[in-house]
Amino acid sequence: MRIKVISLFPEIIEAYFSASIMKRAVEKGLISYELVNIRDYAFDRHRKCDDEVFGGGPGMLMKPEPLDRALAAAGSPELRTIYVTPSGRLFNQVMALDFAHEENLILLCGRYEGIDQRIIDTRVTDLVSIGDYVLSSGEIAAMVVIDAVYRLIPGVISHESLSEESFSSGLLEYPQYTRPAKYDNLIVPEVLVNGNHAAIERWRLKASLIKTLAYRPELLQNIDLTSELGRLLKEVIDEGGGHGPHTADSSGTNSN
Ligand code: 6GU
Repeated sequence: MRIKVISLFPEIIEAYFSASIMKRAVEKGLISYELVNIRDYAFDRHRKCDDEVFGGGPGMLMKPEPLDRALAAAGSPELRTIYVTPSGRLFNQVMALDFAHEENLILLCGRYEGIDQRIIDTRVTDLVSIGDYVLSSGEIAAMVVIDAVYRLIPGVISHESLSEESFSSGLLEYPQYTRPAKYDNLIVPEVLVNGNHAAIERWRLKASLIKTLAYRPELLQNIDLTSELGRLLKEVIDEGGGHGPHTADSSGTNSN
């Protein structure tokens, strides 16, 4: 996948691309990236990229001309062009998977109060928000989107890690433990240590349900209550499950 990020502050993003798993994916040739400074496409004497809002109102808006030229040079709107903005569609794992299928992605980061609507109308294909809160600029949001997407590209990380994690099943991930099995008086649930794989599987599914019920009950809305999973959910509810991890028996240790 070729990723282009269009920003007034590409140096914020550079460090992210040159570290850790992302760095390895670039070295393996699974990803290439280009950071485009919008100011390089501002051709007036002061390389001005923002201006006041027509009709009045606070703050400054990003001007259309530099954005238009930078995006055209990057290949928009023929290539998928994501503008990260708090007024976009709420980003989720399904959208991340969709974007992961693209050969090319362009991410546009806004600053100030946003960008001129004509750029959205002519060059943007997707408006994406990463959550119901406001950030001071789009760079961090663009990195969130890129991170969620690139790790789904085959070869970047192992497939087992992908299929077990939160959201891939529609449920939150079950609690996990590593050695030692007993740390002070904190003990790993017996079932996980004993090696009965069917019992472990059942414990994990139930623990996932308990956790999802506690933190994200809306994720359970579409579960068919007559299915195997639905019956287990009913069991969890009947047992008064769905409390968080800071209450007794949080991890469903009595649930095998
Ligand atoms: Cl994508 N950008 C900004 N500036 N704020 C946000 C956001 C994006 N998503 C949530 N808040």
